[in-house]
Amino acid sequence: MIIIYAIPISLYCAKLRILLRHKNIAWRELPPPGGYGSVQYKKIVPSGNLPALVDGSLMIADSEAIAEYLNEKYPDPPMLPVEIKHRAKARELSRMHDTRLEPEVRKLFPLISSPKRSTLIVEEQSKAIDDALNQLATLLKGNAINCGEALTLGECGFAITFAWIDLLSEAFSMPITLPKSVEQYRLRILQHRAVSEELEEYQPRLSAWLKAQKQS
Ligand SMILES: N[C@@H](CCC(=O)N[C@@H](CS)C(=O)NCC(=O)O)C(=O)O
Repeated sequence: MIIIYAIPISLYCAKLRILLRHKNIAWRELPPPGGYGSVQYKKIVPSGNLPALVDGSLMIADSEAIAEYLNEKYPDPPMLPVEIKHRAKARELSRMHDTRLEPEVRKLFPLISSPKRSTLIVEEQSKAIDDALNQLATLLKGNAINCGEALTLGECGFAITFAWIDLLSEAFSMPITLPKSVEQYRLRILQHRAVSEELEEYQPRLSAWLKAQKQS
């Protein structure tokens, strides 16, 4: 059975769990021995980050590399479009999530309990997230992906990052409104069973995490 090293709250681990659920792949989830980044864990996963997958003698780190591997090994249901140029555009969206939107959202995490946080920093970060969301809206407009209602690789990440945006908007009293096309995109993603099942388990963890951060 496939093993994944993961922790319950990690955004990228939740992204991976959506894919596993969507493809009906059985998995066993283990916490990273010694914690992520630890010497002990780095003996298994040299980069020390999460998630990582172990399939027999194969170890892969990075959610995107894992997703591509699983999509090839378990092709049904396909999570990339058939046509080569549509596949490239689906991958572009996925990379946009991992390298543009999510990193801006992540910058807010440490500010929740930081005594050094100022309204200015939060406002600047909120603007950076808005900019990334507007870039996504533009990408979606020009995106000729034709995979109908199918869930694609990158959408597993967006599903979780949108949940974080809701949480952080509330935590910082900083309304972030998704552009209309992004909101429609989100609603389409939410229709997938794998997404709703993961969010059902994940959202209570997010709320508990936020509560603990505020108290720390
Ligand atoms: N691009 C990586 C990002 C993964 C990532 O940021 N993981 C976090 C947990 S959500 C982590 O392991 N952070 C600690 C580190 O990178 O050392 C992926 O897609 O897997």
